[in-house]
Amino acid sequence: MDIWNREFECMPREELELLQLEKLKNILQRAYNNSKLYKDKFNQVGFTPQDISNLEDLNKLPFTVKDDFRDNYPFNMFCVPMNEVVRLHASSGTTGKLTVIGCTKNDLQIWSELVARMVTMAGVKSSDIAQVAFGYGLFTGAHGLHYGLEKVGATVIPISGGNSEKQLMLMKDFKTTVLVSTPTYALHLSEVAEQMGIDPKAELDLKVGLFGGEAFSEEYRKEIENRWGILATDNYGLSEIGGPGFSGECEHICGQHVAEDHYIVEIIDPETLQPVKPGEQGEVVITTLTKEALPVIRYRTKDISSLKYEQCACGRTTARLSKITGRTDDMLVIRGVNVFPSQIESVLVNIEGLAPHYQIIIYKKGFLDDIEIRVEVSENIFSDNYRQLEAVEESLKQQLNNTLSITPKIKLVEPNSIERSSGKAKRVIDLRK
Ligand code: DLL
Repeated sequence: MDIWNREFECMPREELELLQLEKLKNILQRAYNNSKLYKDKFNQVGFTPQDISNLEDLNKLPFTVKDDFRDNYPFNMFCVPMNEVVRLHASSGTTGKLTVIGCTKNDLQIWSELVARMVTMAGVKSSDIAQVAFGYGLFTGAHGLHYGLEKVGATVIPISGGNSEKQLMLMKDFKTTVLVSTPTYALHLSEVAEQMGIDPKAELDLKVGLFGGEAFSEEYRKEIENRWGILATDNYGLSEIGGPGFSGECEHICGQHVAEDHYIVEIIDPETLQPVKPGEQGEVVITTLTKEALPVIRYRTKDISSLKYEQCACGRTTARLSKITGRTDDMLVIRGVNVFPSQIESVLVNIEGLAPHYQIIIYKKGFLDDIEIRVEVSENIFSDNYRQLEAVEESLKQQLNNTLSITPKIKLVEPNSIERSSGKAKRVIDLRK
């Protein structure tokens, strides 16, 4: 299969590490000079960018965490003046505040380059027709894939998420060969195809699925592959470090190749914060090497994975990231949307008539993840009329939709019906496992 940028994707490791060191020195200097956050962080540990003499020295630097984005909302982490920022994206933060990222023109060019590598790895070519069924908007998924696919010359259908029957109609009429979506949406679409009497293998031209935005198991992958008759690749990334393009799978499906000429990836023990032994699982920590608008140093992703460095059969020399097996925090990823229980809590405690006792139930509806929120109503509302209950429910629904972009099922329950805990409350019940 083709390799989009052989020079960097197949660079001998020694050379690659020298390149990383040179870029690391530059980015640390830039972060130090242009960001109060980083200047303070570095000063606190008595570090100056000149102190870097090898890649291991990165270990001396403090981490960046999601709260740093919240504390510097919206633009205080940017390292360039706003007139150089040409695009903003965002994802959920730990509270109602969004995690905002900005891109310069140059950042956008590099982003497309990295996604072009990623889609080429999966076998996408200029002759392909790609249907982007990620939601267009602040989410990095759709725009990231869109421009990377265009860069390789593929024909892009920017249909966005949802509207499943139309998705299938276009797939058939436009002879779509590549589906870009979350894995759960891909399976859901296959169910809708079945209901519409479409046999994907016989009647559609799909050959590759570029999936990402949420975790999915090997069994889930096999199910998608069987239903559609395609190669289903897993692609990881997160808004804070620039979205998709960080890593993706080649046709050998043996870990995701990391774009190491633009990122340094470390795996740490989330307890001791020290690097784990090679090949061991731990928390993924990422440093961006070339981001202009928003360099991020040692970002703790909270995602759990491991790395391997042996050369892949495809010829690429870059480190490979194993499937993400979980997270160290309570962030939920529902249909690709990041949701923190704390966000739900902060919405419902502000609604009159609701008591702060609730449970979040995650379950599967067909192949899609769904979420139900059970929340107690207060005594005075409970004994009151039905219309008032309905108004409370509607208000909760709307506010959750405004802050989280999700529309959960709501179940108002009577006072004292949710089990009280003497220790940590078990607020999230995940029935998917
Ligand atoms: O999900 C970026 C992305 C879009 C990646 C499209 C790939 C394709 P966020 O919305 O900031 O960014 O969510 C990032 O989602 O920390 C993981 O917990 C989870 N995640 C994303 N991709 C994967 C994946 C985008 N392939 C958060 N496997 C991350 C497992 C994933 N988890």
